[in-house]
Amino acid sequence: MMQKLPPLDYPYNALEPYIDAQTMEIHHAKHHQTYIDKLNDALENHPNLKEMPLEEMLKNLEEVPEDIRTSVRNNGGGHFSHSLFWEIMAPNAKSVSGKLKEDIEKKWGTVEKFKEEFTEAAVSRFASGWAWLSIDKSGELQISSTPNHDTPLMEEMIPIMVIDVWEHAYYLKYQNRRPEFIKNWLDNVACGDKIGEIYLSKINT
Ligand code: MN3
Repeated sequence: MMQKLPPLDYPYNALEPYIDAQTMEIHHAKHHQTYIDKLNDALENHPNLKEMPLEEMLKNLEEVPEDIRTSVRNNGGGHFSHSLFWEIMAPNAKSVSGKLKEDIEKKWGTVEKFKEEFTEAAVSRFASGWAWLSIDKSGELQISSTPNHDTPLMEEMIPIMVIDVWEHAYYLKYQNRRPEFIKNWLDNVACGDKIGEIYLSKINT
């Protein structure tokens, strides 16, 4: 099965003014597409792996042949992470509600406190990487950050929310102001309804 670029369910300019259309287009059509092309190249001569779902590969990297393991980790990780990133964004995004809000409040007290800790993880990730909200093995919500294209799947966690803090995600509009990008993203672009839906689907399986 060849991996394919997932279409966005909103146009490239839909997240203006928080993420500009040019950044969205380059990020989706160029960066993400390149990771997919390189992943498909790596899997080309491994027909048995091609049938394995991407998440399974990333959870079990030690089962991926050594000659393509780094490529799968980086390009497969990039494909997985970007796909989730596009999925959980929306114009006019509302804050979290329902079961996810309840569980965030159980863990962090308030949604504001959760956002502070998530922001800290995203701001302090050195160089290129991601900040995540995931469900850990015991079913608890966890904030974490990863370098490069590593994912919480490698730590046996199930990611439900992610922000890309590679410079290509924000540099055209925000230059070095990563904290401003993260604040705008959390307050206006990260879609509580979509993240909540993913959360419910993951805890009910
Ligand atoms: Mn990116």
